[in-house]
Amino acid sequence: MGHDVKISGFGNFEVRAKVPRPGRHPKTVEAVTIPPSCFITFKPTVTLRGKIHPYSIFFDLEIDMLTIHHLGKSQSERIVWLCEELDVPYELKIHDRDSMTMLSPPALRELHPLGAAPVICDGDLVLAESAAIVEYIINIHGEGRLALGPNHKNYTDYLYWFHFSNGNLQPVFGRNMMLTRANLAPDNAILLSTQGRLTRVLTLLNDRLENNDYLAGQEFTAADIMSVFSLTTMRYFFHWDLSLYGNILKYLKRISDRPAYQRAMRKADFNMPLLLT
Ligand SMILES: N[C@@H](CCC(=O)N[C@@H](CS)C(=O)NCC(=O)O)C(=O)O
Repeated sequence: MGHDVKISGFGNFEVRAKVPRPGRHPKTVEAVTIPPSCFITFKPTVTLRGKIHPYSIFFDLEIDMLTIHHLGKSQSERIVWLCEELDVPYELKIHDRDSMTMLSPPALRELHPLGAAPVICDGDLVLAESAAIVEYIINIHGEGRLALGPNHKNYTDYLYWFHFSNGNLQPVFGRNMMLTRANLAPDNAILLSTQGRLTRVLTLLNDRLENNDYLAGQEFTAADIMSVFSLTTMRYFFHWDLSLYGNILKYLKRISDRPAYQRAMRKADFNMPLLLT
C-alpha cells in the first residue's frame, strides 16, 4: 500500500484500505465478494478549509472545523479571541454554567474528565488547558503568529508573561475569590497574605505596562490573550478595584479597541457588559 502524503498549508492525502465485503453484481444482482481495494482520502488543513468554506455549498465537501467549547463567562474566551486574531476558522459551542453552582454542565465532563473550559476538538484531538490550546492553535493553525521565538529580543519576556497568567495572576484571583466566600475575619492572616499577594501581582503588572504597550513589549502577543480574562471577566467572580493601577486600565483600553477582541466577546458572551474600568 502507498504512503500518506502531507502538503504543508494544503492538507493530507491518506491511503485507506477496504477489506473484502459482500455485494451484488450490478447487472445480474448475483451475490459476489467485492475484492479488497485501496482508496485515497483528502483532509484539507484548517487554513484551506477556511478559504473554501464560503464556497463549500458548491462542492460535495464535508468540512471538519476546529471546535471551541466555550463556557459562558470563562477562561475559554481566550481561545475565541485567539482564533479571531489569527483568522482561524472555528465552530463555537457555547455551554451554560449551572445557574446555582456556576459550575460547568455535564456535556463538558463528557468531553474531558475535569469538565472545565476551554476544550477544543480538532479532528480526533480533544485538548484542554488554555495555555496548551493557545500554543497548539498558534503552531498548528496560526503559522507561529502571536508567539515570540527564541531569536526574538523579547523571547524571555514573552515566556515569562505568557506563563505568569496561569502561574500567578489567575491563581491569585481564584484564591482571593475562595477566601472571600469563606467569610473569614478581615484580619485573618491567610486572607491578608493572599490579598497582599494580589496587590503585588497587580503592581508588577502595572509596572510592566508603564513603558510597554503589551506584556511582552511593544508587540501584541499571546501573552496578552492569556492574561486579559483575569483582569476583566474574572472580576464578575471576585471584584477588585483597579483604579489604583492606571497602566493596567490604559492597557485594557488598548485591548478593547482591538476589533478581534470585540468580535470574540460579542460571539462568546454577547450580552455580558465588559469590565474594562
Ligand atoms: N487551567 C485551566 C482552568 C480551566 C478552568 O478552571 N475553567 C473554569 C472556567 S474559568 C471552569 O470550567 N469552571 C467550571 C467548572 O470547573 O465546573 C485552563 O486554563 O484552561
